[in-house]
Amino acid sequence: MKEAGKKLRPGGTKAPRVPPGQFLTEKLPVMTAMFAPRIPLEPWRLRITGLVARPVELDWEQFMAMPQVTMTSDFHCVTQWSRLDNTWEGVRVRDALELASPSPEAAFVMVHCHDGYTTNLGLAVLLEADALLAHHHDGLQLTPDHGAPMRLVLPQRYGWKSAKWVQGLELLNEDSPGFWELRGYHMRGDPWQEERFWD
Ligand SMILES: Nc1nc2c(c(=O)[nH]1)N[C@H]1C(S)=C(S)[C@@H](COP(=O)(O)O)O[C@H]1N2
Ligand SMILES: [Mo]
Repeated sequence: MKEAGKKLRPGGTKAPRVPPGQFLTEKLPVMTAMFAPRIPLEPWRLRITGLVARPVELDWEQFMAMPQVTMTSDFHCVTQWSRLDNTWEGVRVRDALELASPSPEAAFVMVHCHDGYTTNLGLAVLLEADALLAHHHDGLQLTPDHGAPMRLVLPQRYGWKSAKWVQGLELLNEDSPGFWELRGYHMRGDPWQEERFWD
């Protein structure tokens, strides 16, 4: 890894592009707490449940029929590596959530994954334009290690919030800790504020 140095945000602004305490890496490492499940597309479903007007269950074909976007963003892991300029292709989280029509009291989301992993998020960050349910990375289908067939990508949060092998989004009116948050990681995890641990 080389030092983050003087990398600036694109567009020539003077604001730093790499959050405090991070170092650059060329390749996207694999960070998996438990195991990497293999998920066949046939039984795959995305479920949106909890505080919604219409619970949603999408199969792979329905998910892929939704509007697709391609976006480039930076990825920051709490273990201090950052990988810049990742190109992700997928569906905006907000487009998927809109299908379910979240109730007015919904303010948080628990993300559920096929490996049993969970992570908690504020609803607002998932409604941002850069929050994706991605199936391609740098032009290639996600590999099983990186979350195939579909993962969350949240450039505005540390990497542990970018859940791999996503199977469900559960809308809640209260924040409750997920897998790493129960083990001391921050409830929000904003890399620009260095929200690494919860104390
Ligand atoms: N389901 C699931 N999602 C997960 C993890 C995990 O163990 N299980 N690890 C997280 C962590 S700590 C990071 S940094 C990123 C890493 O993504 P990558 O392995 O594609 O680099 O995935 C996150 N999403
Ligand atoms: Mo991580």
